[in-house]
Amino acid sequence: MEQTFIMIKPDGVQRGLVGEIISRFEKKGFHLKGLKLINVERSFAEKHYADLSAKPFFNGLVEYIISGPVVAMIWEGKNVVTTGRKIIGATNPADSAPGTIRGDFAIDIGRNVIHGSDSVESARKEIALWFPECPVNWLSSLRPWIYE
Ligand code: RTP
Repeated sequence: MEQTFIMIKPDGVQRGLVGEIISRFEKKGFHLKGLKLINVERSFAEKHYADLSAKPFFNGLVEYIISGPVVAMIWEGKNVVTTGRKIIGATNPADSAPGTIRGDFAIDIGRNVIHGSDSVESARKEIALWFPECPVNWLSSLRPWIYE
């Protein structure tokens, strides 16, 4: 089953949005496979965002990610990478539809509350980076009520 990496950024944690965000993924029917609240080192944030290292906003982005604890999660389910990005909304909250997390809870692109993997391949890499330990393996008893 497909998995994605979701991170609630420091603004989302500070603003008390953790429960709301988890609730949206749970209510959709996705299955929580990994969860931790952590402070990340600068070098770790730079590694996570290595693809963006040439961008003018890179330093500000790294400062933002290391400014407080983040919630790192693995979510599992059919098409969870694409659907997770839809639940999150467009990168710039000015373009995120109402009903999405960024559309409902963010204004500035540099404080957009949440990250979600943009492809199955990125998800695999990000899960390996953020969860080097094996996440707990369990099956939701709801599975037959979510999938036919
Ligand atoms: P994310 O990786 O956080 O899920 O975001 P994304 O794929 O939707 O967007 P991406 O282009 O990968 O950008 C990563 C994060 O960088 C910050 N950003 N700031 N100031 C700016 O112009 C700017 N552009 C991007 C955002 O926090 C974005 O989520």
